[in-house]
Amino acid sequence: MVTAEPKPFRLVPAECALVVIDMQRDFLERGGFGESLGNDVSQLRSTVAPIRALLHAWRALGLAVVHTREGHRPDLTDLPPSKKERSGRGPGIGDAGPMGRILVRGEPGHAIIAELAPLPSETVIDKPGKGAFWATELHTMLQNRGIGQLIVTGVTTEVCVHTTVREANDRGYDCLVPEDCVGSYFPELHAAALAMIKSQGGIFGWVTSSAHIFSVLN
Ligand code: TIU
Repeated sequence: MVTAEPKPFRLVPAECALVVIDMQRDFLERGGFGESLGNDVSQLRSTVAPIRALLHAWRALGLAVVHTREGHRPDLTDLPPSKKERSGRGPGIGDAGPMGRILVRGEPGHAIIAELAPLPSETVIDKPGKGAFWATELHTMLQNRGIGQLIVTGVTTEVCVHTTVREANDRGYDCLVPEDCVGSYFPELHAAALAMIKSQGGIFGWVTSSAHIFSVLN
């Protein structure tokens, strides 16, 4: 049992995937999508070390790992005009930036940061939206592997992490969110998003810390 709120979480490692959401240069480094929205991207850096530690532990145990990347096709045919319109004060999605075209697949800024680079054996899901399930094969891939639990990490807490937890919840997955492994540009929204997950008896899932997960793995 992992110490968690609102109650302990019964971790079944063989049936649990570690999901790392959108730890991309476009969100964590200067000149990418996060900054184009007007955000201080340095806010997210604190998540890197705990996610890295969890990732290494998960790999050492040979357990399932899924990485996601938010981004669009180079021709932007999968980009809703409504999202494009709200994607930048100045350059937005598809426009040129210091790390290549913003939030476009294959560009340097779209890549996962070097510290958390996926191994060739790990699943990488390219998603055009906020949630990792929408317009992707994630649910099918998890079902085929007998996965029913998710440890959800990454950025940002109230946007892509939360959308993914909600989508997973409706598809029957139990979601555990380690609070030090998720980050936001807005501390107040981060806190509210975590509070929402564990409210009402765990309406969307469980909230814990990476230390509590490590104490069970060890
Ligand atoms: N803007 C913001 O906080 N997040 C996103 O747009 N995408 C993700 O959270 N990955």
